[in-house]
Amino acid sequence: MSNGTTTLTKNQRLIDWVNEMATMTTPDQVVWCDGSEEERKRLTEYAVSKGILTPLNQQKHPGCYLHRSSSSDVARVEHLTFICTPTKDEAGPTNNWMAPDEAYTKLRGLFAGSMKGRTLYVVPYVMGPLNSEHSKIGIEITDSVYVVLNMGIMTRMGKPALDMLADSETFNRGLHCTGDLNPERRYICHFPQDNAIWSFGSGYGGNALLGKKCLALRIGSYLGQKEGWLAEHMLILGVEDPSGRTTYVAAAFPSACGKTNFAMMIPPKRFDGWKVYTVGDDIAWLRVGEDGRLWAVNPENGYFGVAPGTNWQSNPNAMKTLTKNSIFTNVAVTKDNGVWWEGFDGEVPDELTDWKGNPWKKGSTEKAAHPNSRFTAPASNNPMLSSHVNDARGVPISAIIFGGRRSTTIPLVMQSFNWAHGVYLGATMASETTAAATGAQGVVRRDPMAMLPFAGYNMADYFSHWLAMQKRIPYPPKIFMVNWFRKDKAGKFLWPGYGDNMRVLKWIIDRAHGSVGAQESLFGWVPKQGHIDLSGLDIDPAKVDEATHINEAEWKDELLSQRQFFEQFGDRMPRTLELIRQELLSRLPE
Ligand code: SAT
Ligand code: MN
Repeated sequence: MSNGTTTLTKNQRLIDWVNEMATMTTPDQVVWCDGSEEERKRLTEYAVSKGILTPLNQQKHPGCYLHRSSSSDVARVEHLTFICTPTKDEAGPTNNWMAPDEAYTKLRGLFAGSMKGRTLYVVPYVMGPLNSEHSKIGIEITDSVYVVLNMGIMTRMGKPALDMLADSETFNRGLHCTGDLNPERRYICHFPQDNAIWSFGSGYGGNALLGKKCLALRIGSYLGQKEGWLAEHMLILGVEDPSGRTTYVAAAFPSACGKTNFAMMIPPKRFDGWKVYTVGDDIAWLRVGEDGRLWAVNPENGYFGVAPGTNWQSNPNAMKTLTKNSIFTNVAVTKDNGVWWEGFDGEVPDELTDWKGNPWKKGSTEKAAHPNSRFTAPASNNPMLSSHVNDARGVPISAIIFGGRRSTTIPLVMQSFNWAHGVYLGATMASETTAAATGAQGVVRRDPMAMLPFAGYNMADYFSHWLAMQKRIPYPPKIFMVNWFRKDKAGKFLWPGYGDNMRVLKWIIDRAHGSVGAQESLFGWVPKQGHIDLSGLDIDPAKVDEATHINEAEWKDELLSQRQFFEQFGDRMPRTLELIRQELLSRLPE
């Protein structure tokens, strides 16, 4: 084994840790990644030579490659994801827990000798703008060149991270090994107190790109509670109005519920002169600024977006973003070596190669692309990328939106009465499950703040932290709840969604600036008739009424089921939220 000496850093604690991990995993060689273009080319060629990546049609998709994962490794595995805190209570009832000693022992057994015959890559990265106080440094050790190339897109990776780290010992220690991809030997373990992540047996994004869900959300949320900030599963966007004023909004939706589409939205024709800029499409780190407002950075540097359903109609900016230098995972391939997925533009081709590499014919009952197939694309490709993504202090947030995928009950939009009620709206969010995680799909489950799979500590303490943030934010953003997914009795969506969500967003922004009225409903402030601009939209106003309607019987069930959710947290559950629930329940007729 080469000893992995490097001229990239003199940080002895980092070098010692890498050596310790190499001694355990016994790779053939250790390679420190510098993040250079030359390195990207070299590793890409290597991945192609090993069949890990396949070049796509370089005329149509310059610099783009296809990766096919193992068919049993296509999504996050929540049942194999663990929060390893000294006590089970610290992880809480919604997380899987393993004692740190037990987890380290179990995983050491798996990692021992696991990189024999392979290369150990040392991947230094920064989550957040370089040299920002918001940012965190991680080092991911991995034996997967696919992971290295994805981390190169998703984070600020390589030498700049080591330069920023200098000789500090404060960095996240991430260890990842692909293993044999046997789901029986797959563990994604987080050690918040050690600022460490050990992930074994999966190459899939959320399980293997340790900067993303593992550091930016699970460890991040733990650090946020300790340090007085918030790590959230939120997109960040800026809306510029015709006067040139830009308003920033952060919005939490569960995985595969349209965060990327919302973050890259193109306003409809009626909104001439309005522009939507993307700051981030998945994660927001929020801190109170010196001016008393809440400021957000996107810790990521790229998009790991859901491919199916993305097309020139639903998300033209995403289509432009993924035209070059992107990695496609588990999509289908056309005869001329282009990409394809369900919901792609144009006619369905007669023949394709499906995501498993098998021939596929039009009319097949099997999906050609995996429902959770993904593109990894550099943020710099996005034509509507905010010019503030690299600002060390971030952008000031005027509104926070919580949204789920609910075919009933939840109205199109509602504003909270105040901060605590807003926290309640986030804490009681529910959504139908999607293909982003393994398991049954379309089942309604509580997914508070879209963080159920990503909170790195007891969710009840997380709610308390949210409530406590009110005192720290002199000028807090307003809080809203939305639901683009409500259906009529025939099962058809009541609201067109996509770019037309701008109509709802406009009301939200106007509310945030106090420039439009609202009506008090039983459960929150809602737009008055005519406040949501429907001009140029071919929709029956009765449908909009139905989308915004509050059905008292449905709400009774909703409030009762929220109680069950709260109860599992026992005494740790902040009383404020249960009191709000009871107060809302009392508004309903007996
Ligand atoms: O966790 S991933 O980043 O792979 C995708 C998601 O579920 O949000
Ligand atoms: Mn996500």
